[in-house]
Amino acid sequence: MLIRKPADLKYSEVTPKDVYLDRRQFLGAAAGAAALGGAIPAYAAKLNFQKTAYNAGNEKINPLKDITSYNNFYELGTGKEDPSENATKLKLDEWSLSIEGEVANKKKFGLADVLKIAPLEERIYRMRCVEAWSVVVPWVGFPLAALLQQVQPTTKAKWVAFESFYDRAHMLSERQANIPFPYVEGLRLDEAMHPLTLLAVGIYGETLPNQNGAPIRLVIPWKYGFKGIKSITKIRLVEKQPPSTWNVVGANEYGFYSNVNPQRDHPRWTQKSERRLGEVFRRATLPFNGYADQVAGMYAGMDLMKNY
Ligand SMILES: Nc1nc2c(c(=O)[nH]1)N[C@H]1C(S)=C(S)[C@@H](COP(=O)(O)O)O[C@H]1N2
Ligand SMILES: [Mo]
Repeated sequence: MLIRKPADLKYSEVTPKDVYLDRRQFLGAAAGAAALGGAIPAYAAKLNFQKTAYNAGNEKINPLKDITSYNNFYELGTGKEDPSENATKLKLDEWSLSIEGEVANKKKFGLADVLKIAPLEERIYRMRCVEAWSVVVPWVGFPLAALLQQVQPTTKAKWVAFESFYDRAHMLSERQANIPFPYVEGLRLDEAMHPLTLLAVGIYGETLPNQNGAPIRLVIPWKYGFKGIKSITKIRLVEKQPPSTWNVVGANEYGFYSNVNPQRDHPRWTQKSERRLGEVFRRATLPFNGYADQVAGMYAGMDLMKNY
């Protein structure tokens, strides 16, 4: 599943601007071609956002094609190309986002409000999947902290629980995907409030394609990608540590914290190195995915081999 066609490799040479122009042409050419179906985002709109200094150390940003055609989104299929092919199976007409639990101000947002929750900014982050592939993504979104400040967590709130939208009429069943649905995730409150923790509503300056977790998904760049729960419909502030889907599936393979840690191998493969989408040779995996300076302090005193 990590083998790529030679034709894909040349994308590593393309600059983001070239890719963006390619995509405009692609969308234009595709406008009349309904056959392309799922390859086109259900609602693509340009976003207004501020540029920021978050630039992944000037690493090359992956082209949109990598980011939108090699995905993990089990509700839309378990193969890497399934989520893009089945993107229209994510039907957002019934979607809403509610923030509830231990908060002073409960809130609920519809599709029309989701881009207005907080001012949008661009964040270029590395994302490291627990399966040992990685990608550099120009996200557009806002810090989760900006939303949490609006709802005002009570003193009882110690953890944040997230739940994905799940529509059994159109998406895979639990039996087909072999994991429980709805997909759930959790963070400790300080992790949720950390300035790097992002709620993303876009990529490359436009709204998120369905396969990437439209209309809003979590991005925690120092953790394995599965913590970045997609198509979030519920956020609940809670007193006790909430469940994490992959941790429930296999606790020895997928930890609750899942901070990127090259010292702790997955029981079935090494985590010391990774393959960047579009590249041939593996590169070293960095502690906390290269964000140790900003986040390691949150785990001071914790045994990271035990609390993986
Ligand atoms: N709801 C939901 N969220 C999910 C997943 C999923 O299967 N369902 N897969 C996770 C995994 S394993 C990864 S690596 C990232 C992939 O994000 P991307 O497809 O945008 O690269 O999404 C995460 N979020
Ligand atoms: Mo992943």
